[in-house]
Amino acid sequence: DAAVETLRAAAKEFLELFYGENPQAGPMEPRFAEVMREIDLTGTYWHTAEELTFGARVAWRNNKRCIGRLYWRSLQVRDLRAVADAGGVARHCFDHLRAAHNGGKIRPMISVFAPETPTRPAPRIWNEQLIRYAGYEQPNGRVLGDPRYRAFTSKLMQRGWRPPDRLGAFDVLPLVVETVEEGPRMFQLPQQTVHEVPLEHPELLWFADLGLRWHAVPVISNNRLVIGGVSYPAAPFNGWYMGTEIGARNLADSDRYDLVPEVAQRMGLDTSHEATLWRDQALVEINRAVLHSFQTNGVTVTDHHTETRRFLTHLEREERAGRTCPADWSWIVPPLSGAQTPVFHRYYDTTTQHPTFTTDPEATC
Ligand code: HEM
Ligand code: NRG
Repeated sequence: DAAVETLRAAAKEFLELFYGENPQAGPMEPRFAEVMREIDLTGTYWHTAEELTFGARVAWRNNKRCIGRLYWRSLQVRDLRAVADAGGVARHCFDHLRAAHNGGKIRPMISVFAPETPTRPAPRIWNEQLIRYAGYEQPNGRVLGDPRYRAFTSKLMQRGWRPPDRLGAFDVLPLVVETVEEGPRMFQLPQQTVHEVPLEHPELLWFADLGLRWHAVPVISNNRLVIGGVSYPAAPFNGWYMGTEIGARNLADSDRYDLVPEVAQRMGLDTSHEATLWRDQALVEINRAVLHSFQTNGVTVTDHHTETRRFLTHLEREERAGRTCPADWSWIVPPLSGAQTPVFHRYYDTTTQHPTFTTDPEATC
């Protein structure tokens, strides 16, 4: 049927890529014949460990939104394809958090859980990232915590999640893992797996009194990894933060923590006219606080000037290797001082290449 035909074509394309880039693996023919036979018999096929590792690294290399791709070869791949039960997925996610944090020296890593097969749907992780902060709707209509997760938080509470007695702005949500056998199950993250950085500013001493913090490791858990037509819906991965993700978006967007007005006011800026650029001044100080705090806590982080330069190095290397590196300008240009970074001043190839990460709409709420 058509689905199997598509799978065969995708498998062939992937094997050509794998054998093309890995000459030490020998000729493709025997493996190709084996995969075609396996697809005939089972409707799917099982990647070798080498194919899985290569496929995950190239999915990263192909991601148009990611600026951190210079390090694509260093991705550590945890082969957890034998894990398909909710408890097992949760436990290995917690191990992932520990191993990736690595005492602050963050390691780029991906955990690949059981694939989708014709006979068995794969486990799914509902959370967008392994660590996310609850957003509680308050009687005055405002949100305590991260407004982005207001709907998700109330859905989890309806399912029986009990938040702490004293609600806070940085309460870690439980992990939700869904399997066909067990339905959705919730797991509280063990305290030792959640490393956070309290935020302070190198000069503005009152900044620490705002009581802000952020988690050290972003582990994205709602992207589906697709390699050679085989789909891995649960494949959480992480690198480290670029400071602007936290300082210019999570803490600053008006529909997130919305801290710009408060910081500007504490700085004593003239907020009566937009033209004083009080927003811009406050934004810079929030971003300085993020980078300073991660650095003094010994947690890997990069600034947008350094990371964008590295990205251009990556583009050059890819071109020298005879490949085109796809990129999406609107995601690559940082949300602070865009034109001060070299990635602003050019265009990019936007063709989708495989293997790839895709965002799963049904996996989120
Ligand atoms: C997106 C940086 C590692 C895959 C992004 C974004 C940044 C970034 C700044 C844009 C995020 C946003 O605007 O919300 C980095 C840095 C890394 C790193 C500094 C350090 C090593 C990784 C790794 C993977 C990866 C290891 C996968 C194996 C992605 C994907 C997106 C993304 C799939 C798009 C996410 C989405 O659609 O929401 N990255 N990244 N990145 N990155 Fe990376
Ligand atoms: N902006 C999101 C994280 C998106 C991906 N960023 C990374 N990925 N750095 C946030 O939590 O702010 N990564 O794999 O390191």
